[in-house]
Amino acid sequence: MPTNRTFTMIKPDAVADGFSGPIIQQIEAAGFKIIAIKKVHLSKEEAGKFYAIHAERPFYQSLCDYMSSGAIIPMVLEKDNAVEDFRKLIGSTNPEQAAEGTIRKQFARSLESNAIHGSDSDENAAIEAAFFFSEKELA
Ligand code: IDP
Repeated sequence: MPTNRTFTMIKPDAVADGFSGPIIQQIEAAGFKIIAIKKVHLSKEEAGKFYAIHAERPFYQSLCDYMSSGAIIPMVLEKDNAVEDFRKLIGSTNPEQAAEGTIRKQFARSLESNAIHGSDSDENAAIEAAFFFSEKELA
């Protein structure tokens, strides 16, 4: 995958709260093009695989419960400097510390239920996109 792409998912809290529309609107208004999009409901096991890197963290089981508690909307986005610019758009992991105007500041419920994911590197963006989308869907 080229380095002008990133991976995101609107998380269960924001989908349940009816914020998918406004979040997607802000993503597009910020200049990101949606390359692939779907709505899925992960099992706890699938959520555990996606977040395997956090398996030793104390919040892992709770994170897997949360991420499998409802539908999510994974997307692959394209824009110059996508990974870094998208992390700025969504704000800090903890919405209380996120800058004004960021997606997490506006729409997140809490540190865990923080509305949206954004890949932290080009390498992880490619791995995470492949978790949800086939090569054909990413072409
Ligand atoms: P990021 O999503 O901002 O990259 P990570 O540290 O990779 O943050 O954490 C992954 C996800 O795990 C967060 O988005 C959040 O949903 C959850 N999380 C992170 N730290 C905590 C914590 O201390 N308590 C509960 N949940 C957490």
